[in-house]
Amino acid sequence: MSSLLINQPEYSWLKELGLKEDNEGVYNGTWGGKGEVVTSYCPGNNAPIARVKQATLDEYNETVNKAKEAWKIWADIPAPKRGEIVRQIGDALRKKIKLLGHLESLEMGKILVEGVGEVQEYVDICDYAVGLSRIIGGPILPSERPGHALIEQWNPVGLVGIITAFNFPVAVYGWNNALALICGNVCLWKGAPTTSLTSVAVTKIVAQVFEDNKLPGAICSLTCGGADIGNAIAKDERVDLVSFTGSTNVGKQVALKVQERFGRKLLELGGNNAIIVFEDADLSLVTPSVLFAAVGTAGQRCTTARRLFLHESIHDEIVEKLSKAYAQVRIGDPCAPDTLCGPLHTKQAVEMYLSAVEQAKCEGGTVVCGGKVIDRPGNFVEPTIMTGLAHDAAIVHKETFAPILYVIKFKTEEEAFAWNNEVKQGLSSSIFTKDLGRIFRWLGPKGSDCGLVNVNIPTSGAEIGGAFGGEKHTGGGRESGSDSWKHYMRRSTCTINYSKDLPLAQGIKFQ
Ligand code: UN1
Repeated sequence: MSSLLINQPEYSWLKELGLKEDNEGVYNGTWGGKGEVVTSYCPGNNAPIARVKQATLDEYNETVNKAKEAWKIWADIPAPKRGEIVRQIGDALRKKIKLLGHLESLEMGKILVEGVGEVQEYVDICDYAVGLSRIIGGPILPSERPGHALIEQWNPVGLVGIITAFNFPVAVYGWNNALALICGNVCLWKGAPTTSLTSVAVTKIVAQVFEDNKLPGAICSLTCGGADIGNAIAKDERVDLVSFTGSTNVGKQVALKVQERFGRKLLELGGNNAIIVFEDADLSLVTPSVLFAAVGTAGQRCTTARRLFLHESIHDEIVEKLSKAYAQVRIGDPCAPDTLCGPLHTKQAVEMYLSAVEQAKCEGGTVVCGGKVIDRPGNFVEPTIMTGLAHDAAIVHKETFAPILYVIKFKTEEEAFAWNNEVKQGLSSSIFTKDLGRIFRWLGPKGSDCGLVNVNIPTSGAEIGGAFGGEKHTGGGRESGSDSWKHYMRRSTCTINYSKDLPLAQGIKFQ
């Protein structure tokens, strides 16, 4: 069909990623896809890009079987050798970083630098995982019994089902994939249906590495699909760990299904992140930080700042500075190099944006800037600042995946910290201050209750080296750096008697 973007000469670069008009959305060593045909649209103009054939449940079952078979080979390969394969994946991604970043701009709608930055996160976690492949393991602990060794042994869980969201269609898979692999697991990925082309393009790059190394491609399987495939993964006893990134509502359903079978789960759900600016802050850092956190990725990061608490003495000054900065944001084609704010991902997201602005007005909010849909092709909305709402207004406690920032005045540190923590979600949080005591109170037991607790930087844009995730309705999972690898392994406490006696623990004599 000539109306597909992929057939137009200016999009011929998509073919360098192995994409065609009709793409197969199932990979398990061989490609397939007998399910629904999904068309990917460009959020910048709603033009169709290309199509992806999704997985049927039969293909899903076959893929799980093949992944389980592949595990038998992969689990026997020493971890540093698995790390070498992950190193090759990182290198293969490096070669395609611009192309993949561009595809993300086209299909997800994020701006080019952010698209490239996201692929960079996958590259970075590959590097991280290569190092990790030589250091993971448990301690040898002192046994209380003579002639006994007490050892902690870590083994892979087996098959990791990875369900990712539209907003980070590369990086979140990458965090899971690289760590799961070095730990000795095989992966089965289901990305968001609306970013299926990205899932296919990434899988092609990864699959080539396995093929070149004469290893089964099913080690990194793909089943594109919707709720039916997601549901199958959640319920499937053969899937040893379900890593889910998405909304709190869907995450809760997934979690209940996985729990029902006592499966393992790793949840990265919604956020409702606040920035608190105190009167002593370095104000020159505040405007660029808020701009990146609230307008970046058009407000569609789980780490996006949605609430801005300003000390009453600086409230008006900062609102004025922010309004000026918002007025200069270049909104437009996400693939154009100077754009700062691209479109929302779907038409439904535009509806959600509008209804949030309306609800906020009804709850007493005033639009300081933005608040409208932009009259042009694509899903463009104006980045919006609203003031005058109560800290506990219903809309302020709701995560709307759009660039809407609720600005609220506060008087004391105590109330600002309490307001930060009073929402259900607990992902990211930032304060701006120079007060050392306040910084450590913020990090301490009565400070922020979030998984990401920042000082003088935005809520978004975390590095891969730390553990990423949040508390409460954010799901409690941790991915990426630090000791997140432990989620992908099971721990055995091993006690080995190398003596000729049988002393019992706790000094028990059983004779
Ligand atoms: C997400 O929005 O799902 O910290 C992940 C950040 C990115 C990851 C966001 N490194 O904003």
